[in-house]
Amino acid sequence: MNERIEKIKKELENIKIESLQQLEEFRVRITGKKGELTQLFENFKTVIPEKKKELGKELNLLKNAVINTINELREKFENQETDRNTIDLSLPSKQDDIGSRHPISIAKNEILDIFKRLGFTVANGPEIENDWHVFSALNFPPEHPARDMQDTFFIAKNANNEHNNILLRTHTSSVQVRVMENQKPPIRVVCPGRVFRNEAISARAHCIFHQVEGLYIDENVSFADMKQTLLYFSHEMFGKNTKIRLRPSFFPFTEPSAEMDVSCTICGGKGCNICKHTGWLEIMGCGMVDPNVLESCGINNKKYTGYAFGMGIERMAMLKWQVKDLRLYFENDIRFLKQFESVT
Ligand code: 2NM
Repeated sequence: MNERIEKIKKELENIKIESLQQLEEFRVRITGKKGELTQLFENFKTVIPEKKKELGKELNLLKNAVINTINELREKFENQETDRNTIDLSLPSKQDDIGSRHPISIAKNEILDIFKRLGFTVANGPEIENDWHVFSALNFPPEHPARDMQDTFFIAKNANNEHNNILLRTHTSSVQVRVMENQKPPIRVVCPGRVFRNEAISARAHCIFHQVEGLYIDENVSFADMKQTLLYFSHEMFGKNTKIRLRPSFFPFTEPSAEMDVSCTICGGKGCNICKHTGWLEIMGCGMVDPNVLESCGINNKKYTGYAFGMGIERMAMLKWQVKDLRLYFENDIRFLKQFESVT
């Protein structure tokens, strides 16, 4: 056995290998399944106990030396192979992955485009707001639960440890209040943006989400005008066969108020898991702007009426592309985002 160990040691000391191929031959001959070193380890099992310790140590040292030599040589040859002499410098560079639009942006643009075709303009406003634009001007009574710390993120507290009236907007209606304060009717605006609610995060709720709200104010604007506009929107967004229905609801800023459903985008109304076998999906809230809101914003509520509506973009995108969990929108996992590469 000692002779065979010595032979491998000698060979290692005077190693003459000039290519990856020769290196591979060497590796197989020494450490392969039937390799010289592998066989020495096999034979080691039959060595008498007194000699085991010394011989075992020697074998392990040899094995490590062989592996180190092989790795060093492999690295050397591989570097040589990618040496600039072997690279074709005239080849075009590898194309980097280019980014794609986020599904929330795709859905937002699609929604805005539909309303732009109807003559609406886009208005933006601050995410950090005050009590007036988010609540008071919108006819929220002083003790309304939405004004609670549990629902709204307040920015700061005063010396008496009461929160001041600076807060993160909970809806983009605040932008519409600013538009009404600054423009004379007729007003036709859609307001997209991030909104913030103090909620526990789950598959269906997130403390940050995106909304588009719309507002139309002029003389003689009616509930029927709203219904026809929202029907047009639904056809453009979900297809010409989409039906809508309005159910009575309540919001502080509209009277009367309604929730709008569209016929299920998956089963077309027959009933399936997505629509919980009702055939309908709720997609937005809407209603006639409360005369109190018009008055708060300096608009003559004897002369003008208006309708307003609001929808969540995450929900619209979920229905359009069957996204099952809201959290996917915020994680930015490339495997999720890449699926929208082909969507404009
Ligand atoms: C909704 C539902 C119903 C709404 C009302 C207003 C404003 F500013 F005119 F009063 N903006 N948006 C509105 C109405 C929003 O979202 C679910």
